[in-house]
Amino acid sequence: MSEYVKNLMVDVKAKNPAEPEFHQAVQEVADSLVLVLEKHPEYRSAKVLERIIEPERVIMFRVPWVDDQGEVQINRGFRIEMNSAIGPYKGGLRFHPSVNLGILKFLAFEQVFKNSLTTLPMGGGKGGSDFDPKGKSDAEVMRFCQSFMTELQRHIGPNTDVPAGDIGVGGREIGFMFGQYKKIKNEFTGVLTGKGRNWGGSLIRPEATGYGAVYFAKEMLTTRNETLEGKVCLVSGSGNVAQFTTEKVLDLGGKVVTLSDSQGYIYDEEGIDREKLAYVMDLKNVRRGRIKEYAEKYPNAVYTALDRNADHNPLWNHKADCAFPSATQNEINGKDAQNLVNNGVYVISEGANMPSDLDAVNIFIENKTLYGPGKAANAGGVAVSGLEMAQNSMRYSWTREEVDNRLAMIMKSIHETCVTTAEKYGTPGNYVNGANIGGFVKVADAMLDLGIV
Ligand code: NDP
Ligand code: 2IT
Repeated sequence: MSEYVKNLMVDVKAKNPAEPEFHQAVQEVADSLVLVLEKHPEYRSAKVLERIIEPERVIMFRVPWVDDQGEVQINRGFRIEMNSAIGPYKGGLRFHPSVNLGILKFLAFEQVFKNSLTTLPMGGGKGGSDFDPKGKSDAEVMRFCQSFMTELQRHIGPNTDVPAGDIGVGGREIGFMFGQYKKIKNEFTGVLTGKGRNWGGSLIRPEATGYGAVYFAKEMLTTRNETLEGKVCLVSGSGNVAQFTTEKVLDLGGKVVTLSDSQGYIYDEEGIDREKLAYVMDLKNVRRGRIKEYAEKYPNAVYTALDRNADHNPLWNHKADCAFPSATQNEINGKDAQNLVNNGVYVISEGANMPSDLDAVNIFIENKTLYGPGKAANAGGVAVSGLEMAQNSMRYSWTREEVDNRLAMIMKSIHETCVTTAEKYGTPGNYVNGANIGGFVKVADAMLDLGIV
């Protein structure tokens, strides 16, 4: 059967050249699915995995806009509508200069399995642009978002495709895009999630990914009769996911000692308390500054600039118990993973999408760590997006407690699916197999029911 994966990967690479992140994501899932395809020849004969790998639709478009100097700028926009077997396409939009087709295809592919794990009826999609919001004025961001939505609106809808935020897309960007959609369509609908409180957003959606990643870690620790109380945690990133991961770790009695951005990281041995976290939230969300400023404000913290040519990231080389990678893909390589294990880290809950490369994943599994892969551990964000869609459909909103309880229940259920599925397929404790197979089966069965479409 690994012959099957080998041949599949030869085809995937030939058909999707120069998309290394997409190859990586498919490889990891295919390796797990060998276990289920052996038991279920019907999935193989209906070429279910081969069909899941091929996006149902890829939309790529020009996004022209005018900057504050009056100069014309041109970016590229994308939406990958990956799979709609179990619900409308659902997934975030990423605005970052590194965005390209392959990165969005890997993200859309991961989203299919993640959304299935949430138990909610959502298919998988992802989109975005190579637009860099850094250093842009609010007016420039607005003009870009409006131009982006002027094209995207003809492809999406509350029952077709429901985008949300991701890197570089937060409440501000969702607001500008929602405004433009509403104006063009003359319709107030739940076409985007992550909306503001006063215009259809759900309570807890901003917090959901970070909170969810910590709830997932809590569930993993429970299997060893442990809690987060007193645990030292490494967190990367300093955006939406990193901030609310830090908040929930504090709520549960743990201590976060690192945060980062694309230029460097801070190590604060005393821990990032609530006052310091409030400073970070203001720094990143309001002043849109750099994490380096944290070490200027709190001189006991050490700032280290990121060396892109180094063979490891020093953020992952500190004594700790837990790691919450919450920045971006492939931020942990094999060497980093080994450093984490050597430093005593045995809980890894991925807030980011595919932050660990394949070598790192293998090291975590070989060392029997509690390793929660992104498609399970960070599913809280899209899960609360699903709850936002439900509230929009009802024209009603739930309280903070109601949404938070549902989020905690969903994370518990995803954890349970991972554990029982991994056991059922003979690899107990392997959350990668549990998440990949658990997410796959529901989509695969739906695809069998729906025929060859
Ligand atoms: P934000 O834009 O709010 O924050 C991203 C953070 O990661 C910033 O600190 C950013 O630093 C850093 N970062 C981005 N790119 C790189 C890079 N190439 N190298 C190092 N650091 C980088 O995004 P989110 O917090 O929303 O997203 C973080 C991760 O979580 C992503 O992988 C995303 O896909 C994933 N995720 C997000 C969800 C959500 O609901 N928002 C849901 C599930 C997963 P800088 O400021 O320098 O760019
Ligand atoms: O990667 C992700 O799950 C997200 N960026 C959130 C997607 C969503 O639709 O809320």
